[in-house]
Amino acid sequence: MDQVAQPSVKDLQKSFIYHLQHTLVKDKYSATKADMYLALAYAVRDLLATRWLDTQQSYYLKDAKRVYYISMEFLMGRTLGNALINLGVMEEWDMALKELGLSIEELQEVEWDAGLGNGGLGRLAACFLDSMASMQLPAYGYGIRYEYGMFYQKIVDGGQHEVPDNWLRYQNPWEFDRQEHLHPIRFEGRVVEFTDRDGSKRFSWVDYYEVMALAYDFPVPGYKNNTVNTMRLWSAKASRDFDLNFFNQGNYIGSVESKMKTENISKVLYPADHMLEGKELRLRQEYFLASATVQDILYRFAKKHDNLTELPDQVAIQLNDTHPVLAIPELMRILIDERKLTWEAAWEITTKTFAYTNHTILQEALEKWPVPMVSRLLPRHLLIIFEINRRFLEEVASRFPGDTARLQRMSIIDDSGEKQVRMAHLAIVASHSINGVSALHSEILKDDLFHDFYEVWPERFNNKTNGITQRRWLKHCNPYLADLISEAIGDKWTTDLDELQNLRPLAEDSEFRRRWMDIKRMNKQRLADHIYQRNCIQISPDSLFDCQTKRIHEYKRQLLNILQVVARYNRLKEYPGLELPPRTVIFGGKAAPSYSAAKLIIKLINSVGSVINNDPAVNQQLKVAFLANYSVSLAEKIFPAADLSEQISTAGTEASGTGNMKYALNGALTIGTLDGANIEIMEEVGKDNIFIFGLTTPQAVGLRSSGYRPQDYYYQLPELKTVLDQISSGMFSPGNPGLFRPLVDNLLNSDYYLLLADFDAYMDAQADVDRLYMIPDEWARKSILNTAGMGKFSSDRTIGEYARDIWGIKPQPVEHKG
Ligand code: DL6
Repeated sequence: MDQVAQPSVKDLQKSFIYHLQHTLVKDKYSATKADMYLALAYAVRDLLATRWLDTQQSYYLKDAKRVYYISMEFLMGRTLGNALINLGVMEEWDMALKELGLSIEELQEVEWDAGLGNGGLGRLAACFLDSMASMQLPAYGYGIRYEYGMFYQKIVDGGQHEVPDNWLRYQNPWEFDRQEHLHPIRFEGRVVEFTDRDGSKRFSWVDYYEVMALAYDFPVPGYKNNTVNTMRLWSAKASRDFDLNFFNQGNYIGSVESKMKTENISKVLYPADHMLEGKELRLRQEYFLASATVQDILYRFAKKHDNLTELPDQVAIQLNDTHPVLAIPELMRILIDERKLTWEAAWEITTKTFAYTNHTILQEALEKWPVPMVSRLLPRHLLIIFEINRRFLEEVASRFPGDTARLQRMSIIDDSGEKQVRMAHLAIVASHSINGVSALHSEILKDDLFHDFYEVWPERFNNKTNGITQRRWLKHCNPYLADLISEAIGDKWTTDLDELQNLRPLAEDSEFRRRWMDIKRMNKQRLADHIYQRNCIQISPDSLFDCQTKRIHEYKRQLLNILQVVARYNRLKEYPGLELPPRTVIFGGKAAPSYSAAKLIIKLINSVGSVINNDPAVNQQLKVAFLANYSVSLAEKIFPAADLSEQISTAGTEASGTGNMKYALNGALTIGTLDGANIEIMEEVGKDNIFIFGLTTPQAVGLRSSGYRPQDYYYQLPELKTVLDQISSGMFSPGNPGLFRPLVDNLLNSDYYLLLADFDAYMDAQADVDRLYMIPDEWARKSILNTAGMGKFSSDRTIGEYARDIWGIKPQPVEHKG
């Protein structure tokens, strides 16, 4: 649908000056750069406001079925640039500000990232919101408004230091608190059983205390289509009753402390992905999100409907991993205890409404909560979970008589040790759809992790390969490349990424290749300047930019990369005339604060870097840079500048990956294993245009089960042995020679992620990379073919599949009257 006429440059300037003077009460003498950013943000917000109202009104009037995407994380990054792109007013604003002597790029740099997520899972949720709005789907994101988002990472003496991310310290022009949308959230207390007037057995939750969930709404604009959806984040507030009770007891300071403790629920994001801290506060956060959201959904539903059996026709709820899974027993509780439905009716509504996405198969990341903790915090929910489990196990027992081992494996309650609730089992039992996030991952769910469940309900399992939004990850972050592409094939790719395949013939056009690589070089120069400013490392934009940016985790194998770097260093030292293209190896990523091995890997990367970067014999040919505080806005600078994308996780461990897609979309070639979505990337870009190496998933599983002996590789591969000996003997930590020994000991004695087994193949693949980079024309061809092959990986495609196969929702175009 066409947009209404856009405001003129003069209108934009007027609006900017209006906000500077009237909203911020500043003039050109007193305004800081932060004020200028805010004035711009408020003016852009004005353009969103009526579209936002129109969108919500139209969903209401059409009584459209909505989808609710519930996620503990939304890694949104900056809002301003995205809003400008999606509103289609970037150029007009650029011009308007230029005339006022301001730079739109500089003002965008003022905005602090909304970093309410750890990595892949949270950023996927953000891309999905963009796609849902861009596809005009009636969708809401629900999450928590953490006061402190993902910590700010500083590198001190080569090691990671965490600094709190106080992202709300300045005004946030993108959020609106909705004092009228307050829901009480109960905790603790006990359950009493009673007989209802109709003779049925009922339960009542009593003696609980309440925390209030206050809604903050954030606009989510679609791409040039007048749709503005809502992301609603909850903030915890002490309830008035709570305040009064405590204050009346005469202990003023004590009551303020209690109030603060209550409000702690939404204070901070847990900074560990793929690992459970098992902390009670985290469980409180999960229930807080689940309960507030379910209450809100029912409130909206009740505006037009009073028959709760219609809920699944109006509402689809997608659980972003198991973190929000308490929404299931919460909906059951409300339907049974408050709305007096029978168990059977409530269960039918619930299972038709919920769908669950799994994002990891790592055992240590699968959520389990101790039964005593759940019982104390949520006594009524535990009873409901027990009853779900009782009925479920009865069904399994009747399908598989006498198979008690199966019952134990499948039970929602793990009673092999301390009793625990298996959240994934709860999600599977109560959802009509269970999906993985790449073809390989979804197969592993069916064949391995959830095989027992697959045998019972094969029809519930499906795959939805992840995707990324091309609006942020190409148009916004790489504007020159985006313009070149649009000039060559038109700009339909912004909403239909398959259009990129029309670039394929241009890979054979030498002039196009030249322009393509000129833009890459410019982006590399920009990143080189950034690195020089931040790290004081001078790097050449003519070197090969070899990038591995993602969370630091053993399974992602940053350590394998650094082993390769040390081996390369040794070769360059030993053979000074060696013809290798100069390389800059760039790392970025955060380690969970409690994950000591990952932190030691960061320290090793920096220590190796400082030896290599300061060695005049090699530092024209090899450099290492660790970029601190990897975040969405930093990623936006790295992807456009990358030549090589490192996707080297052990096969069978990375559920999908999405960084792999962002790099390839921006023309980087991938060096990677047959893991996650790398496999599908290879299928799309062609085997000749990607560097695949290493064990496959069945080989990795087979090697482990046949008794993997990493030391065999150590003794058989002299180059590998030298590298490991150098690291463990202190060559990179002369002041503390034993510092990195634990990393090497672990590789030699366990090496669960099979680094040593893949080392040789990785070295060979890196040699192929070197050879290709020395033929610039061939490299450029393959770079174009990579971008051209990325059509499948738009999150629009992914969301289209969710909408059609799981949610049953349709686009609802919005008319904007201006
Ligand atoms: O699905 C999004 C993203 C995948 O691309 C990554 O492969 C996967 O590691 C990540 N998973 C998590 C784990 N969180 N939990 N649970 O972030 O999801």
